[in-house]
Amino acid sequence: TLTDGSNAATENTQQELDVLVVGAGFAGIYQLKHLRDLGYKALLVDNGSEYGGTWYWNRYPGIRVDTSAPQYQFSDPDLRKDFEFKQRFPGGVEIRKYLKHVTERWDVRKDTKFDTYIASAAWDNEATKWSATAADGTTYRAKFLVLCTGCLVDEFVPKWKDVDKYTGQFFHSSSWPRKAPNFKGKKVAVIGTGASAVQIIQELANAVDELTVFQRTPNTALPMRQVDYDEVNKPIPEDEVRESLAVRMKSFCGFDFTFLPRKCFEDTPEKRLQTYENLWKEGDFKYWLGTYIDTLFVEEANRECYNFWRDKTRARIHDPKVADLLAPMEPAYAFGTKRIPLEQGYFEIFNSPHVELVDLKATPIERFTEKGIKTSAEEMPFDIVIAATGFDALTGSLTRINLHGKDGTLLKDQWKDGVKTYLGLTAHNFPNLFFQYGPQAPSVLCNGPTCAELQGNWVIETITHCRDHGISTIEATEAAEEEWRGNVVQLAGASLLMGTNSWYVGANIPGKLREPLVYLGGVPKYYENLNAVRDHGYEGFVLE
Ligand code: N01
Repeated sequence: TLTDGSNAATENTQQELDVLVVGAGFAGIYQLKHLRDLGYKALLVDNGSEYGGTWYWNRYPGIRVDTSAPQYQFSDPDLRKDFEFKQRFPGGVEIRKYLKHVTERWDVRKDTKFDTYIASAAWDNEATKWSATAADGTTYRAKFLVLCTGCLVDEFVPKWKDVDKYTGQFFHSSSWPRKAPNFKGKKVAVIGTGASAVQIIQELANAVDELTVFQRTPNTALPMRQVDYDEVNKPIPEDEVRESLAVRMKSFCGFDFTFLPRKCFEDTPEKRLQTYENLWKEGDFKYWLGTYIDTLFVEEANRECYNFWRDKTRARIHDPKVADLLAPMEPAYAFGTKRIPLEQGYFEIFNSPHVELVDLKATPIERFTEKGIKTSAEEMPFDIVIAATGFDALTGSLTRINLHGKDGTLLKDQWKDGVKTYLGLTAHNFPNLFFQYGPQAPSVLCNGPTCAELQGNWVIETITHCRDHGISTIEATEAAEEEWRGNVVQLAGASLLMGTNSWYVGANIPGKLREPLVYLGGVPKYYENLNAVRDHGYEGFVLE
């Protein structure tokens, strides 16, 4: 029986639900609000103590979204009536404020239970329900299980020798101490130069005495065109926000722009240069996801794009040896095949005398010592070492839960020879389970709120289809899964993605299978697929 949604989250040891939603970031909040509006008895649980998901956990200084505010929000216009972002690219504090506003307006707190980690869940064939157990022993029995557990959650810390013998402070970027360390007068090391590291380095460069950055692979960061909204620079007006949100489903990456409709060498060299200059001026991800349509697919086109970036970037770096490391003449990998972050003065930081760049390719870390890090060249003492070394992306937050399917198999075992999903949303043998922002979907190539709505609406519609048609279970067929995986592999194979060691292909985690983890068909094609499946009576699913 469905309720009016006015259920309170209680401390019962067993709770009966229509839908259990796990993960209180953008996707989970959206699910709870809209499921409840439709009368479902839904509960949202999260391991953290507040809303935010990735924004709750990641508290490093300088954390900031690199999708502009008009795009990085829910489309509900009501939410904009009394909330205005203060910057074009809001920081973590502002995003948490936004989510506080959203969750109050949507009144979701009474159906949210924090500090609740779902350690395992098993499908009960007889009851046709999921039975999910939290770390505190509470069991939640739900007709549907929706995992909104995030795609960059499970920290990866390399197993450096003797790291346990180091006596200074050591932490991962995503586990920033809640009591912020005092950086004044300190020697600090940052290992890694991914998106997290770029933001941390920008912030710490001015706060510490000495900063050493350990780089294995250069980062092709692009300049962020930040705007502080004020009397002069006003936020974009409501009708433009609506317009910008409305075109998301037509853009490859769920933004209000998309790739140019022509190939790189269709333009003359002069026109190409002008095009790159224009994109550079417009800024942000335009120089990545708004450039020539063949950039991520054709090596020569990619190289043109890289060369322009390289020349612009090298001009910002004083020491040619440092420039060779940060923006080498020959690309370390195809431009855009590792996630490009936006930077604010990142490259200039390496012109400062108190900032040192260590090339880990030339002088790898051999081990930690009591006082710091020993590379193949020297021993370096540090007060604080920060590992900005990434995550077990896209699959980690799903496979770490002991999810038992219909035949008892764990999801992580089912995926051990390769991830198989249908539509990047479901898996065979796991009826009535949906996961969002996960593998084989546009996920990380589509901004969070866009994906939360795009996938979220489809999940809600599907659950409602089942309710309205007296269907107890919906399960992807093996054949549909096989075909979807084939589709994902083929699309990635036609691109330059597979040639780069990145977390997009699972290459950052030792022992993880190297395979495409993102759907490269773009948001419009993905959206078309979801709609087609629905319009053809949930083709590829068995409904009973
Ligand atoms: O992680 P990463 P991240 N020894 O995996 C290096 C999102 N995000 O936390 O490239 C030495 O990208 C590794 O080197 P290499 C965003 O989607 C968004 O920075 O593997 N170094 C790399 O430099 C982002 O992409 C935002 O050679 C080692 C770094 O560590 C994603 O989160 C902000 C190493 C890891 O980079 C993840 O970003 C922040 C080793 N053994 C994050 N192992 C915004 O929206 C790894 N590295 C702004």
